[in-house]
Amino acid sequence: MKQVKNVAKQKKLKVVFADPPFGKEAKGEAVTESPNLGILYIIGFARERLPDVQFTYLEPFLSMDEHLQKVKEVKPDVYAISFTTPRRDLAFETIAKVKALGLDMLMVAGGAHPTIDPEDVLKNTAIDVCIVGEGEETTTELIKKVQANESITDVAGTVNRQKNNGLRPLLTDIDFFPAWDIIDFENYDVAVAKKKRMAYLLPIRGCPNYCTYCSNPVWKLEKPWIRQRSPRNIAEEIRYLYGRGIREIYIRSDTFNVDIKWCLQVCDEIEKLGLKGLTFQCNLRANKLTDELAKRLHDIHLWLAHIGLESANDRVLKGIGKNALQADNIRTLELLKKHHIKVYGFLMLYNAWEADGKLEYETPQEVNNTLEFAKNCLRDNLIEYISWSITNPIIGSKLYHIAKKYDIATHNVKIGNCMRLPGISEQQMVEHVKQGMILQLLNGIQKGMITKKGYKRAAQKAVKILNM
Ligand code: B12
Ligand code: SF4
Repeated sequence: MKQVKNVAKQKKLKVVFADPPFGKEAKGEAVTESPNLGILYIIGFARERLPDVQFTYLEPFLSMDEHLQKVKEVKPDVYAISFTTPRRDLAFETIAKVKALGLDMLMVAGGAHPTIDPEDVLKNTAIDVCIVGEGEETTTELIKKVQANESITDVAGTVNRQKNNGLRPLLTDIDFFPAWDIIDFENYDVAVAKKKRMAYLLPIRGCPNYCTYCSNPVWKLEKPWIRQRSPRNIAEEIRYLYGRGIREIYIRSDTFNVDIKWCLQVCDEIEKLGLKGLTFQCNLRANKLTDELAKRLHDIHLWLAHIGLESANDRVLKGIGKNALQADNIRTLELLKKHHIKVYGFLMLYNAWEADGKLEYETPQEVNNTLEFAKNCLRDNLIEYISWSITNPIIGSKLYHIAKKYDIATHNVKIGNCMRLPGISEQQMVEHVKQGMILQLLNGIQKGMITKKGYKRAAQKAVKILNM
């Protein structure tokens, strides 16, 4: 195992946490909507236990040069980078460039991709240690050991070139905040928001479901799959964010309405705060919404609910393990309309699954149904915004294994990465993607979702799609 330099003589151990540098051109994309909550949670947790450590966060909007410059300036003892699977290549390039600076430091990786595929990271980069799953306790222990100049080979929850140390049990108390104080909210911007200053909030860790296409490796490795914070602690964080000028909060946990009783308590605590001019968005599941909860959500000024509707076909919804059928989707959309809450609907094309030992997938006729459903919902104001994606089997999902088994794994075509489904031509998929994207773009423009700056990009995208 790499020998960590003797830091005992130094005044403060220096730890740099990093997002891959996406650069300013990534403004307006998901990566710069919010700082990395995983990193902020770790810093929030670790600094209380490690007062002699200096933490720095290299944020996603930095350019590669700025990122490298900062690392050179700080000269950290530990450099810890976080990344998801779709950002693997940029992360690997960043790690190589940071390594080439020739500094004497421990290099650590965490987040979704190092969790699901630590071997890939250790084999193909200069990373010394991967942190698997929830990072707060593991990172704190690792830093303590570096500080004490002790061996880090056996830390639970890590994988290194010598050893896989297995998982560390999940935290039982998640009532604490991310290190918001190190963030300037002006640097982040969300495409759809009523208020300029907006922040994400995570009242729940994990999700009780296991949809076939979903890659949620960090929270599916261990039980319980779902943990909730106390309504009072959530309200305290909201009060703090309001004090920082935040006027819109997106409750970003995978599903807010997982436990109706608890959700109503959260609404009560939010209402007690009496904060003027604060609005909310959240993620909801279609199978769990009650009339009472929809009303309470409206009372706390929740104006937008994001819902993964995925498909308009029960055969598909059952196949992908959504635990919600088309009737649930429609009932939920109607309930939300009744209570004046708008909906951002997410849809997937050409999903696939396995049933009775056979490969099944969404047929072109079924994709037509989904498109028709979306059009009607937009017309009837049941959905305000839509987003489409063509199903891509991502590592960490059940679909990834199904795609491998049936040899339909990802291939890159002009519409992006997708599966090779028997009997469905690429052109057929392209036609459906065109229809879906045009609907999405026109609706986005009509609803003012595409900002002045974004028009050029939207127009380029539309031309590209039409020319396919
Ligand atoms: C909020 C969110 C975002 C936010 C904020 C990012 C963030 N990481 O917080 C935004 C909008 C910016 C975002 C963007 C993207 N996201 Co996102 N996001 C989420 C979401 C819904 C919640 C994250 C969360 O709960 N954070 C709370 C903390 C506590 O959890 P955590 O982030 O996983 O961090 C813990 C551990 O992973 C670990 N850890 C994390 N980073 C590090 C780093 C180090 C060094 C260490 C030691 C440990 C460590 O410790 C943390 C604390 O316990 C998750 C779904 C989910 N439920 O996890 C998807 C999810 C993580 N996102 C995903 C994806 C794909 C993306 C994008 C690529 C989307 C896109 N098309 O651009 C980008 C990439 C962003 C990037 N920086 O690379 C996927 C990743 C799948 C995969 N296999 O890689 C997920 C799992 C959603 C899904 N089911 O598909 N995302
Ligand atoms: S898609 Fe949503 S509901 Fe399904 S497993 Fe993933 S996070 Fe949970």
